[in-house]
Amino acid sequence: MELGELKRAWHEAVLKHEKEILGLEMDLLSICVRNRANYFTFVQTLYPMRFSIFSIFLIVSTALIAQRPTEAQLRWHEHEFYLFLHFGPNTFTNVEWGHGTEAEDVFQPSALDCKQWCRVAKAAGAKGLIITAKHHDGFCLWPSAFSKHTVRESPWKNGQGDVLQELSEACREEGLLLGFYLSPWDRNHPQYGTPEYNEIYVQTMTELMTQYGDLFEFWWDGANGEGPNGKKQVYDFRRFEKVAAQVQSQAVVFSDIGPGCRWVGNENGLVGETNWCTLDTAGFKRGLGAPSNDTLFHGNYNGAAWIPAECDVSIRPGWFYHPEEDNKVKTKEQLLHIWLNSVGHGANLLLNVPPDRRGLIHPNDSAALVEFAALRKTLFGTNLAKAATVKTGKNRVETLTDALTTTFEAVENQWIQIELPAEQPLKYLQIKEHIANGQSVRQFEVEGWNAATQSYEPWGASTTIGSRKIVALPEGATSSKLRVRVTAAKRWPVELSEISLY
Ligand code: FUL
Repeated sequence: MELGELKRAWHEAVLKHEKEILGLEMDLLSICVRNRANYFTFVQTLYPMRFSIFSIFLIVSTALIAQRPTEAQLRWHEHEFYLFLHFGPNTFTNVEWGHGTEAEDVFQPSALDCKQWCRVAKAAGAKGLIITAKHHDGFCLWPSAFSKHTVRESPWKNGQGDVLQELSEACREEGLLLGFYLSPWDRNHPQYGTPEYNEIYVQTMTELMTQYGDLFEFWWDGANGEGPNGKKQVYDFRRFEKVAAQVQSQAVVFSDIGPGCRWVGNENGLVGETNWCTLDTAGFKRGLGAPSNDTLFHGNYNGAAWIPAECDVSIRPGWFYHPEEDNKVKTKEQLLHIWLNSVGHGANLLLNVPPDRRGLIHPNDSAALVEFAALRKTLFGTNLAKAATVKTGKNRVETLTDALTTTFEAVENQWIQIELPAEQPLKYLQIKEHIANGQSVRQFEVEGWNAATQSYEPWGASTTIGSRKIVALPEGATSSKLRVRVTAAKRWPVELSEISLY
């Protein structure tokens, strides 16, 4: 085991152990209270726990305060799907990780058109775009004052171009959101590996975050391949976080451990069926010191901070454009599988579509995206629950079908019936929790009415819900009514905001 892994395992074991002890002590306390223990027994039980009582107080109060999304995160959850653009010298040199020594001359797109990227994003039903403003090779897609390795030094538009300017204008015109990826690891910058680089990174970040309008997300990649050339950077992430929050407080900051949203532990675009939006970050770092991939995949049930998952994946095998991958673009079926296992599990999906050497999205990629959008429209275009009568017991409930995530129904372990005007084929059920107040559901089940046997039959079950859960109903399912019941929760009652049927 490596040192990083060992530290991680140790930290997780300590956390687990502490939680077990606290759980047992809580049980002891509640028994004392329930049995109305006399003063002496009570004090006797409490005394050895005096430190844990303080920790319980701390844990409970942090849990109450921190396990909810901020306003910015709440808006971010609604964005659900957006495109990633990997573009830069690698596009022209045909590699995934540039060395930082590439001549600026290589950057020479012949027909760059950010409006085309935006048109494709719109057609795909994506809400925005995040671009690699600077990848690991250090090349800046804008004429940064803090680097000499930028579009300004390239032949593109005689050094007068600014990709970010063009993209931000195109996004504004199309009503799309904009985000930037700014790699902390930099293989070009002469100051990299010295404390001055932190200052340069802060200046670069500030420049980026103040010149191109509002950003919805800011991306810190955890990848770091610092080589044997002796350059090892000690990043001042605390300062970076502060600056990001100062200059664009509404931008959700992505990294392995947030603070806005988290990496999901893989680059396949998938998150766990059990997906908690909460994560413990104490003692962890970005990159090698990050929580285990499994933890990132599921989140932490009792995690102290709201750091929801974002699934990143490329439509092609590579992140950058490579002509030999033109026939390896994911099909609409593959994209749907990703969608169901990312957005369908309450995460956001960041789908990479790399512009080619002309600076355009290749027709194979845009065709796949258009087909994917059409498939989603066929499957999820009509919400059949809109015409349904929804009831908890005898009470009619309107809030679960009003298409508003702000209204909700507080339910206990009870059936919610959905009665359709007629028997019809059903494929998917979608359910949302009212996450403004946190995430609570641990388990739920779905049953469908069988008219022949005049009884309900199990149709499916799942674990967490969070911002959304899509459940595939049994093949060929047809019915006029079904019911849903939350069977385990972190807190009762749970707050559900929407139920949809497709
Ligand atoms: C990784 C990077 O090393 C890849 O080049 C790509 O940017 C991907 C999204 O993140 O960590």
